[in-house]
Amino acid sequence: MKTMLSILIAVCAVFFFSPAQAGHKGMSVHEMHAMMRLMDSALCEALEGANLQMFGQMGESGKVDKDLIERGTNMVKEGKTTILNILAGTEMKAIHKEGDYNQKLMLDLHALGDRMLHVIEEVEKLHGEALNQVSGK
Ligand SMILES: [Cu+2]
Repeated sequence: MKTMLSILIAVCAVFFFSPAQAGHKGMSVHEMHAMMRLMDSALCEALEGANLQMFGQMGESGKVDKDLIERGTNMVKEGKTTILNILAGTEMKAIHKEGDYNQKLMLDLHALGDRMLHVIEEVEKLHGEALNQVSGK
């Protein structure tokens, strides 16, 4: 009976003091996936913004050109800022300081984010070059 009681106490202790019950501070895989989803949406936003910019810069939509360029510029800026904040913002710095996360997933997340930023910059560059060719510069 004493052994049974000891086992019961041990099981309860494990249950009550498990990380989930004690408000685990580390980063879960689910949270990292959520960060990736945020980065995915930011990439889409920036690419769509770059398209609007280019469309407006073509100068074929009259008074709407200005709005296309303005909105496109804001979307590119916000998309980039969102990715940068996820990769190097206060929250990420705190997570790294705590050190309680999946190392491989974190490395992959940073590599993905860096590539996303690179894609956005390449698209902007290419659009700029295309625009120069169109305008004969
Ligand atoms: Cu990180």
